[in-house]
Amino acid sequence: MGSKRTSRRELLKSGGALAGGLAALGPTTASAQLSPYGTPVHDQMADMAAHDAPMIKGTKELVEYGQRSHYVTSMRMAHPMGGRASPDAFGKTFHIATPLQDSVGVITPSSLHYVATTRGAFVPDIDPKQHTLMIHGLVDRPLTFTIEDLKRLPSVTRLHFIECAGNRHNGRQKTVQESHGMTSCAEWTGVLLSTLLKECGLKSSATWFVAEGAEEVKGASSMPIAKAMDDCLVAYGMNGEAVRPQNGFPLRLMVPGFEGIFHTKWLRRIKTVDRYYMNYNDYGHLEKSPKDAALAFQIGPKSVITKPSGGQQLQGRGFYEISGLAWSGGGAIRSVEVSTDGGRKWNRAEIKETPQRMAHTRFGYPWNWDGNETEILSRCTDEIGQQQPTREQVAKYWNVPFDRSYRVPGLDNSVMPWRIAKDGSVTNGLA
Ligand SMILES: Nc1nc2c(c(=O)[nH]1)N[C@H]1C(S)=C(S)[C@@H](COP(=O)(O)O)O[C@H]1N2
Ligand SMILES: [Mo]
Repeated sequence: MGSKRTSRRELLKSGGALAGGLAALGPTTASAQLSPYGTPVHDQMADMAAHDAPMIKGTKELVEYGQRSHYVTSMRMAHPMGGRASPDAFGKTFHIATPLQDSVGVITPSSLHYVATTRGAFVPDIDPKQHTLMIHGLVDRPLTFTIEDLKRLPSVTRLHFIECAGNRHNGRQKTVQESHGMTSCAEWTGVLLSTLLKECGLKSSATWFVAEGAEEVKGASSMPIAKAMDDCLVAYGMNGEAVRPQNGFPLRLMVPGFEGIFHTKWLRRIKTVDRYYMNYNDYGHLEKSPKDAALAFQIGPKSVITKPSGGQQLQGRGFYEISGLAWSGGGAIRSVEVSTDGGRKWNRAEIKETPQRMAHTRFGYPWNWDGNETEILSRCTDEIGQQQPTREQVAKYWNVPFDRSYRVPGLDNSVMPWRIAKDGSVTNGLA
């Protein structure tokens, strides 16, 4: 009975604590209001109306496999990248973006994980009992593994992001789902590729490997063997259950920190070779030495504010926690900075959990909006000291004229500004 009252009181108390915290963090204007962070209790019985909510009827299906509340409507969307609808008239899907604006924490639920199919493909409906992974080429003992074989071997479980190289932003996107939604982060379980290559007796002449998927276009890529022996993962598990079909069921390759295209889904063959093999996927990666490739294939340090972000609405001035995600192919995120004045002053953000290597990292920054128009931005630095560049810096690097709304050359890990208008509306700061 009294628990509701207590929690309300605690909420208000924490509002008070926020006020203190804010004062310590920076100047608050005299007129800054810290309420409302909740609604004072006037009528306890009316306040308890939620107890009279209709019931969700238990069904066999709900007993066996749970479902989110029908009040929660966060959804993926067909991404305009490549200009193809998903699904198309044939039931093929191309690019599907994750709703980052609704994300909390760092794990993308499997149902909301982004999906990319390089040339648009039917998702293969693979019987895991029939599926095998062949490893051959420059090895002493070419071997074939069933899923059951793989599950007998020592497993690892790791949090890793994937990001499509086409995840870029300019002045055109309205929401963070459109501008940054081609990245997700999940907990992956499987066998280290190095474990399998050791089983096969990798020859020292092997410098590259080619990974191939089971669908019509194969999705094959060449990658340096050093990466295979370092941290590549042959994954059968995703967020505590089997990898979903759209994400590569029953087996996918994880190549932590490398461009998404390398994370071969429906993995069925790995060939170790002594040179770079030209494959369907390699149009973008010509003339790379194995040494250069390790860096060139790697995603740079990147971050974005997910709340507040484009299309959202601030409810008047006062306290807001700015929240966002940071990630890097270079390792763990070391620090994140947030600017609430268009990039003049950068302030250290709070990292919410121990950052994992090549994984999304949640950050937060306490902000007291004074009701004026402004721009909010984030930038991050990873464990090897790489800092996320502003668009000005990217333009300088490529020696191209600086244009806010322009498409930056190369992979786009530039800083993303969100504009806050006086009425509290949030829009793309590059538009
Ligand atoms: N076999 C195969 N693997 C593939 C692809 C593909 O089309 N076929 N798409 C790649 C691309 S372009 C990306 S960005 C990632 C996306 O992984 P996801 O769909 O699980 O998010 O998978 C990669 N692996
Ligand atoms: Mo991709």
